[in-house]
Amino acid sequence: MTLPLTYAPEVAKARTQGAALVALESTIITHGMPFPQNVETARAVEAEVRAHGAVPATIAIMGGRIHIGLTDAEMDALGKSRDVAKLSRADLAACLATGGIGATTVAATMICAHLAGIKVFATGGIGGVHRGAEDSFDISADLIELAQTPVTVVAAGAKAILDLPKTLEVLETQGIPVIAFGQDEFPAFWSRGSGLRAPLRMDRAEDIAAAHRMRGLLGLPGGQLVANPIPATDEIPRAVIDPVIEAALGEASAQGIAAKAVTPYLLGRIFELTEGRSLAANIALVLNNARLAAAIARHLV
Ligand code: PSU
Ligand code: MN
Repeated sequence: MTLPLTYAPEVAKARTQGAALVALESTIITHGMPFPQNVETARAVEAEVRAHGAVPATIAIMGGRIHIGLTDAEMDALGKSRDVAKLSRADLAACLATGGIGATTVAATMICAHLAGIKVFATGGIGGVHRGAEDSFDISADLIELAQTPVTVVAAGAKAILDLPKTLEVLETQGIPVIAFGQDEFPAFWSRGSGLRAPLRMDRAEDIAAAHRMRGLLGLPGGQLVANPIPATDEIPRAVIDPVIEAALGEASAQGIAAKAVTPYLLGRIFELTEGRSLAANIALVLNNARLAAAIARHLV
């Protein structure tokens, strides 16, 4: 058996040239945003990576293979399909073995990026410790992945639907550097602030790249979480988004939504309750993360 990796032509070329590469996830396309904004956003994010001097590699599972970079037709098929599996570390091998179609979460994208030798990955927000985790035990596998796979993940913090203090505690326990970019506060996805101080702060992409290298040199497994605040012009203030989050959380628990369905359900309801404003903010922050990830990747070639 050989590793079932398929490189898109643009990515294959970048690899032979030693160009900077940025991995992008696909769950945000299939489970994080509605069609057609999901496909439009995925393409815009790829274009943003290119405009900042790196080559994008959107990762997904199709036909029993890990696709590192998607063609236009593949991106379209993924964005329209309604029965794409949401894949984390636990589901990846089974989906590949049975020839299914799957979107990769942060955890699964990190695994695939590392297999392809890609060191930097841009997304929206990582999964974390859910509110009520003391009863549900719902802690995203993304946190455990960051502890063991050496990829630097650029996100706008963790979504405010989560329990952010508990998420920071688990990140600390797992030995994951949490680096706020350009500010002291840990950002909360739709909002620049969370009221919580980030453990680390860096203001330059080259420092983040150097820290990534240093971890490798020290033989430390795992990656880094770069928490990049949403641009000020695009943020939704916490006073506006917090009540919406509370309402969506209340509905999710009343309907018994659990496990993998929780994050997609909440994002969908928050989109409806904000009449699309949450999606506009989500798109802006992913583009912002793509720019920073490209800059970090250029310092890692
Ligand atoms: N952030 C977003 N949109 C998303 C996700 C994160 O802005 O759709 C996805 C990511 O793929 C992340 C996953 O890895 O949600 C976390 O899911 P869970 O909470 O079930 O681990
Ligand atoms: Mn979960």
